[in-house]
Amino acid sequence: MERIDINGFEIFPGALDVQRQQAVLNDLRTVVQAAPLFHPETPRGRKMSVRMTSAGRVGWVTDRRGYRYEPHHPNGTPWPPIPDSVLAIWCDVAGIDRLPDCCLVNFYGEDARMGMHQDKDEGDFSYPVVSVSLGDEALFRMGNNRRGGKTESIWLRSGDVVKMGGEARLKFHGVDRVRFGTSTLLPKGGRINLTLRVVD
Ligand SMILES: O=C(O)CCC(=O)C(=O)O
Ligand SMILES: [Mn+2]
Repeated sequence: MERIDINGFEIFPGALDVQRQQAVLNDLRTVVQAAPLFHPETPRGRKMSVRMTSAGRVGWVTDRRGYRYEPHHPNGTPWPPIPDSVLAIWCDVAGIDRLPDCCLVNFYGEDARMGMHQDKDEGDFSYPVVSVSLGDEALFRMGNNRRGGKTESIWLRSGDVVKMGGEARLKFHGVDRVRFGTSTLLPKGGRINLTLRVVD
């Protein structure tokens, strides 16, 4: 597997072939049926531009009460299990024998983006976060342990996987924009990003 290291962000271009991308997408349809995508609100009351849901023992949520992991979808039902096709990706790249507790699912429609942030709601930062890109291309920006400073960007394509561990685990990152309609994986366009996380 090809691997590019950008300041500790490990990028595996084309880690998933089209068949595996399709298999994951099919499994995500089941996830989204059980746990519908919702439009989260930041603690300061701003709607995020992505729609989101989770699979796993816990899911990541945000609303006026803050950023956190919860055992239930906002509608009160438990999150569905993380599909085996997704766990297999973690096993391929994480390099540890612990499975993730949460698979956060982000859907980027036209004009969706994600501001620079750290993933820091988990209990143990020695575990990596593994990110999977499906569908349209996205400009992924990678920064530093503190906000600001020099950043580097890379276009993530369908089937690319990024491991954020070690020195990159707490680095700021975000998605500046999505090139809508650049992939045929999702029939109506858009991008799905999965992040696999050990929570506690
Ligand atoms: O969409 C991406 O590539 C990154 C998503 C992300 O950083 C997150 O969900 O915390
Ligand atoms: Mn993140």
